Amino acid sequence: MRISQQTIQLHNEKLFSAHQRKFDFIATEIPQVESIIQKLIEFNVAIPSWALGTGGTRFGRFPGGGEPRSLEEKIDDVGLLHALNQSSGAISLHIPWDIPQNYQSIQQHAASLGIRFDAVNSNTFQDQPDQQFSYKFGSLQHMDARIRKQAIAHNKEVIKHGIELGSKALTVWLSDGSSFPGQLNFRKAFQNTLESLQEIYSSLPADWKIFIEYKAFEPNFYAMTVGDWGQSLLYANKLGPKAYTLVDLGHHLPNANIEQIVALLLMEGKLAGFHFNDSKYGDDDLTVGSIKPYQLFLIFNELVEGMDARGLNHAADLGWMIDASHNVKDPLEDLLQSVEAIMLAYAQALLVDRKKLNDAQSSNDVVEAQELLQSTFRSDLRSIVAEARMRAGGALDPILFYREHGVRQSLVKERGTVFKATGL
Ligand code: PSV
Ligand code: MN
Repeated sequence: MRISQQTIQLHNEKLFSAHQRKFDFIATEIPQVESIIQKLIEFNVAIPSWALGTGGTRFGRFPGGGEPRSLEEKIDDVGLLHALNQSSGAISLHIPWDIPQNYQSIQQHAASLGIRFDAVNSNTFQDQPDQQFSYKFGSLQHMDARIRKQAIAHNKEVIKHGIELGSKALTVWLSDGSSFPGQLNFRKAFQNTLESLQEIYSSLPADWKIFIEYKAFEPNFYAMTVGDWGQSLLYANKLGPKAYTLVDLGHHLPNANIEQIVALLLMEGKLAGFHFNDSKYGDDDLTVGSIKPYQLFLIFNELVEGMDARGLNHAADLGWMIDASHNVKDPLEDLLQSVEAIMLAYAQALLVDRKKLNDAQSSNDVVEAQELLQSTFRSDLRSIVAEARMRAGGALDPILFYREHGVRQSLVKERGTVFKATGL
């Protein structure tokens, strides 16, 4: 199904006067409101192709129906999100879960919905049916050169798919590591991984980047070979200027100061971008902003400050993506919530009075610094985000629209209840 501009307009007309009241109230207090709205309109977050179906845990899965049955239908779903919020104009593919059969028609299909192809992701954390060697004991780190070769070839293959689709980056997340002390020689594992990455790096087109994603634990439970931002940054620095560190919010040990990590990676010019999600315990892959919205704001606060310090374009110079799993929610509703949380945190970060914060920091006025950040975080900017969305052609209230128009019910009618989308 497709959502027409006309139905969105009707929806907006119905909500307009209530929206206008809220917007006018907050807008009079914010002199730079127009520049914030402009930045919000430009900002887009890519949707991962594997988050459009119902996720699960190792105990079970409870699908809700209407899941996309093909890559085309995954793109359709992102098209629905984008029509509603005008901020989800990109999809990130995972290979081999989503191998395009016909590049040209897939590209045309995506373009007709205003969708472009974001970073492509390789997968050497699962064995595929037609694969010669197993990744049970790692891929790029493996002690057996034949297995490393197979994993390198897969990454090169992923780059080829990405080139055909117009992607500009390869994201490498490795499950490599060890589950028991003594299982692995750390130095050898690092060296093998580095050499493998170097070979992949040499296949990158001139205008491509490689993103090295780290993760503290899981599926290996003793040591991960790319386990934290320090290790990722080591690889990225050794690889060269096209290599960057990718931050997935759920990939840290509890209480890690992610905003500090982000600030330093940005300072070094090595921050690739994000996999946004939220968590309470580990890699929970929950809706962005659902557990720790203040942390999300603090991260965006560092991002805006750090990007401006380097003269970066907020919308284009870093990779923005969601990486989540929806076990008990409708995946599309969940993704709408996630994008909204990101836009809100971004809007709030744009509102921080940098000059005053800088002065408070310079004079060690700890109380004033906290007041500045928290009063900004506590300002209700939802109507500004909604205004930006409406001006871009989206719905004032995407979830209300989704429910009132029975989008999921239509998808179930179209696609049935039993299909399981590819992905985790
Ligand atoms: C691993 O937990 C991860 O965050 C990586 O980004 C993978 O590509 C993705 O999740 C797989 O679901
Ligand atoms: Mn991730």
